[in-house]
Amino acid sequence: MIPAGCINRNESGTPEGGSAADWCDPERQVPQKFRPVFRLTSKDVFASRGWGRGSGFTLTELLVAVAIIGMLAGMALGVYSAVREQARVARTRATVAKIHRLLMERYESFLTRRVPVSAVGLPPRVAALERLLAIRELMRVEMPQSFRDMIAAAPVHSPLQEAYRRRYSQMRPSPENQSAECLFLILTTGPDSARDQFADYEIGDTDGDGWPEFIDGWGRPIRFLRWAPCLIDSDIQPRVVDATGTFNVDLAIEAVKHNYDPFDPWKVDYSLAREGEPNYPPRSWYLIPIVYSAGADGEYGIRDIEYVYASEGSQAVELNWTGPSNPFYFQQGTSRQLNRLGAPVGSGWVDNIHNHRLGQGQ
Ligand SMILES: [Ca+2]
Ligand SMILES: [Ca+2]
Repeated sequence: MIPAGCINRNESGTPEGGSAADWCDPERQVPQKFRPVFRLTSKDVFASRGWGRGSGFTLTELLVAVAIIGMLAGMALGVYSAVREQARVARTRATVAKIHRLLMERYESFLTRRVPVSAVGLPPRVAALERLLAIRELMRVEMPQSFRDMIAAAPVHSPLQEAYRRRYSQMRPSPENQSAECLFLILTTGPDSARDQFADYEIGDTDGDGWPEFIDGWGRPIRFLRWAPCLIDSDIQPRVVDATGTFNVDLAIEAVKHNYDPFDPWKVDYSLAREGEPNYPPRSWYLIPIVYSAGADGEYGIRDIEYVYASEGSQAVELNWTGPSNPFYFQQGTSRQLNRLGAPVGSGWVDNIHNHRLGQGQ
């Protein structure tokens, strides 16, 4: 029987019509014109390479081939992983640099901020101290590093703080990621909002409390400290602690002498005192806000608000101090306690990406 689609053939097998290419394949019953002219089978390949029946791959050859393929795949994966990590570092550094630029504009604006402090009848240095304390309080509420700062009493009416407070009363944040959420709030609230300078991928809400954070290349919150007097790792701020985080009074005295706080031109909050002497600890060296990513290891490794909250609870000194803000110490009763914010915790800070060392590989 002639299959459908085939051309009729006579008894000798030659076609009665059409060309030879139209001949029907008697085995497959498929018109020849629909089949490729050349058919290369695995049998042909093995035959051409001398790998006929009985001369296939040896086990050794197969193992070598598998090993080479595995090695190449491993190398490709390694290269891909390294490139992806470099991209994360570059992206994080760019975001931190942008935040640094915007934050420093805010920070330095306080150098010329006016506060209505009554100096009538006060000696000049006393009036200068009043002004310094008022400026620090204003910085505290307008550049909060914790929710407690955000709702603290302001020395003057601050529309910016009012906006923060409204947000706080509308939606209470979770205690996690305080400084990261404060940082986002500082740069995106009010008429000077810089929200449009950040891409969506630079913003997240990792704890899902409705308070966004800037996030790094690994998707973790970028944290912030307005004042970190014991910062270990800085190219733009004096360092007064050693690599283990131990406060070094000689370093602090040198820092006060050679890099004094520009917010205090009258040097009314000035001390070179050593332990046991009045006015210990020495102060006030120049402080610059720190903006930091945990880096690839995911460990922040720094004594910050989150660390204090986790290790000491909400009654920690940094979180419950109600007196005038002093970046360098907190006063408990009649004694002064050194403000340790910025001191390293473990070794997790080593790979951090932060604004105090943006110019070097990290
Ligand atoms: Ca959040
Ligand atoms: Ca780290």
